[in-house]
Amino acid sequence: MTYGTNVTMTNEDGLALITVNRPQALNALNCDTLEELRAAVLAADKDPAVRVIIITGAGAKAFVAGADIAQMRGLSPLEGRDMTILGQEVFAAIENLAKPVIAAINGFALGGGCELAMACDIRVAAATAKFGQPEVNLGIIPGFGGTQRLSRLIGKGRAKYCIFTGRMMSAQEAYQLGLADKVVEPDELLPVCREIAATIMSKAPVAVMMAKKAINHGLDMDLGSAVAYEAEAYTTCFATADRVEGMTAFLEKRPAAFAGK
Ligand code: DAK
Repeated sequence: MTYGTNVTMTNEDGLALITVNRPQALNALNCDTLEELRAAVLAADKDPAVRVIIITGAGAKAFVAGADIAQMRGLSPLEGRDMTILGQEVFAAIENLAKPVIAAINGFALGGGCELAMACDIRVAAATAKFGQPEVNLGIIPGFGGTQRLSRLIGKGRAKYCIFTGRMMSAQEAYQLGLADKVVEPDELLPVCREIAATIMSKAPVAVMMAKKAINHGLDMDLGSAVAYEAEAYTTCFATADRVEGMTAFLEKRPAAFAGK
């Protein structure tokens, strides 16, 4: 399915594969692409047949090489603000989807592309991928949540090092920093992402959803409040039929058959 011209989505056995599809501009995010991406991820989240979402970039060169500089150059400050808010909304939507989102980083993940990857739950990178927040080269700062998400992911000092210098880093360095969660050979990228998705799909859906909520929301709270939030998320899982099935299956030494209820 196509969401306009810049984003496509295919559904395969519970998996929605969303592709940012502007390879001629290294999949740079203009406003139309951001709107299409939002429509695609919200549709996937709503679709009961979808359990896990993968986001990747078209072509062999780029995941997403950032916000579209050609479009940004002509914007007034207020239009720039609108674009930033649009990007922030779309990335917050991705972060807060009920379903897990895997970024399959097949090449350049720069600026808004790195920020898109950080809004996803799990980042798997091709060994040839490159990461960076090069906005200071353009006289701006990361505007799609990068100053905040990068600091939370890799720490304040390392985030400042990356953002102040605008340096590009290899997938291996991103992995060492905790920005990439796994690095694989380029031709293994989608197979490995599909494998991770299949593993997640074999688990209890409500438990996975509650774990995502507890981690995401808990990180914005003090530890006491976060642990209290965890207890409520845990209670929700405890009330599911899948919890009974999971524990019964363990005791009966058989695989659990989860129904998502
Ligand atoms: N935007 C638009 N077009 C881009 C692009 C981008 N980010 N990145 C690449 N392209 C285009 C190139 O212009 C070129 O187009 P043609 O000349 O063929 O028409 C085509 O893609 C291929 O790129 P190159 O010829 O440059 O390819 P190379 O292999 O030589 O270099 C590269 C690849 C990734 C190193 C290089 O393209 C590059 O440095 N790209 C820019 C990367 C970058 O700076 N990304 C960060 C963008 S800034 C905010 C809103 C948002 C944000 C901040 C504030 N407000 C509105 C306040 C976020 C900002 C960013 O993401």
